[in-house]
Amino acid sequence: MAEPNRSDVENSVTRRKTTLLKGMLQSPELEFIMEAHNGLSAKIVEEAGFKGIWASGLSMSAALGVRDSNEASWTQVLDVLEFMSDASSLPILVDGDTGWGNFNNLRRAVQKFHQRGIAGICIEDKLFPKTNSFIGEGQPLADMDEFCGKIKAGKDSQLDDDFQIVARVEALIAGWGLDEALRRAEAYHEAGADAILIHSKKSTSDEVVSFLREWGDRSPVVLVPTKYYTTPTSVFEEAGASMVIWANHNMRAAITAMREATNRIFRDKSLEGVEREVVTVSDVFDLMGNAELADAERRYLPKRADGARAVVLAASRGSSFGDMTEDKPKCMLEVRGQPLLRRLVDIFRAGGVRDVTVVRGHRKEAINLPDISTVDNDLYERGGEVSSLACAMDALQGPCYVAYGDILFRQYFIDLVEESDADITVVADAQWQARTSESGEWVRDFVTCTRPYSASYLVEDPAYLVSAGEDIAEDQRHGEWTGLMRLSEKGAQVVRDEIDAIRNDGSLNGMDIPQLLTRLAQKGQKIAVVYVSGQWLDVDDYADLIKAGQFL
Ligand code: SPV
Ligand code: MG
Repeated sequence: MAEPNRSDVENSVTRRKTTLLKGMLQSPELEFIMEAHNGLSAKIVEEAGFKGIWASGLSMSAALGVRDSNEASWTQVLDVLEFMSDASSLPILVDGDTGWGNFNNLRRAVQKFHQRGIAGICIEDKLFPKTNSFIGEGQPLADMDEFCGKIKAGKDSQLDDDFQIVARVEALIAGWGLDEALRRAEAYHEAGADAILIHSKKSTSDEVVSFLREWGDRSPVVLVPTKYYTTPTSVFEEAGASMVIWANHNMRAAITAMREATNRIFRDKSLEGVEREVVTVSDVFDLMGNAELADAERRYLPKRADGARAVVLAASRGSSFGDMTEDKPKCMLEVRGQPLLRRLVDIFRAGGVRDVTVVRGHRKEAINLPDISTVDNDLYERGGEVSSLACAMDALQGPCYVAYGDILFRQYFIDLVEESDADITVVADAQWQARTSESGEWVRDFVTCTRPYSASYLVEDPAYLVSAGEDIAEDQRHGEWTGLMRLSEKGAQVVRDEIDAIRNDGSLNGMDIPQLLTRLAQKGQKIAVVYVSGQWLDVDDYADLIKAGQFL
């Protein structure tokens, strides 16, 4: 069977909504629908438990800042309706005013509304441009026959059998009395209207109850008790009404609430007085379904290091720099006017890592970047790298990056590492032979892995670390560790446990990170190797500092 296409799916969603609205109108129970005027209020109506929505002309107009006099065009209303329909799974009965013209305009509106997921339309027998029923007296009514033709045209043009057309009788509003209301209702019913809305602006329900008594069960009848709001709802039920529309109270409640908050803030020149009176922004996120978006982002976006931490080891002086590192550690030497560490932290930040902890040692007070946390390894001179890492145990919570403080790398390294599912992942340069040193006074950490780098996309096995260190024989070197690794939550736990074990067996001092990695690999811990090809550097001497400037 062929896959359903998008418009089939949309049609079936709309069809379900039309069937729901029809079911409500035809059910023997008295049903209630609540006004909404945009996506937000539509969500609130659904959240409250209502089964349907009244898309009020008055409220949609007011929300747009215009009068209920067809000042918003029907296509502008259509756009609002689309948001409402997308925001809620409830069937929407639209206040179609007078149908925005003659039968022809209504035909088009019925089809466009259906395409946007609307379940039904209510049209009133007045003239375009309409006037709200509660304004003035003796509003002119539409010619009855012309209005019947409009109903017929609407029914003939609907794209789905269950789409509902409700005919709104304004005879009582216009002062014509019950007989005229019944005469018109009968004609509209004959013309094919699915239900009659009998409107009244009296403060009591007498005239609508009289209408209901006379009308009997010829068709479903809809009431709008905006003006006769003191009538108990049981009266409508006993009189046989089919549906009640609570027509404009979300819009009016919003005006009350917005005025209160706005005036208070204006008066107080402060938010404090209103903060507890309004919903929190996280309520707003919940209502708009941000959880679903976060879930979708996890499925569809490339992985980012958002939420990951970084621990940067920056305790060493960098003795090959001589006087230059007398009053500051190597990581604070400037690269194009900014400390090397600043550059490194910025790379992490751009990759989504927010929380950076720097382990300080030599001239620790010189490491004073405003947006980092620091811990100190006061015994850095004899302690070594793992002892520095041990000082940052609290920050060593996965997901977490560990990096030397004297490296720079392209930000995409982080994206590459985020793709790894391993608990410990190291980044190694497969092009290590291409790297040169002016002074030759450098220490390079080579890696031996379960397989060398391969350019073939057919290679599916990840490479894992076998051992790391400066003394790896040349024919065993598959790459050079860049000084960057990533630990998952579990990986961070493994490293913390290993540091504890190392401390306990007395071998903490002098141990470097490659030795720690080798120890873990030898114990069977899988350490994934992500190969890169250049695009990073470490700063060991003055020439490296110049290279770092060029690298940026
Ligand atoms: C609307 O909500 O726009 C209506 C109902 O038409 S009423 O304003 O009560 O006439
Ligand atoms: Mg209206």
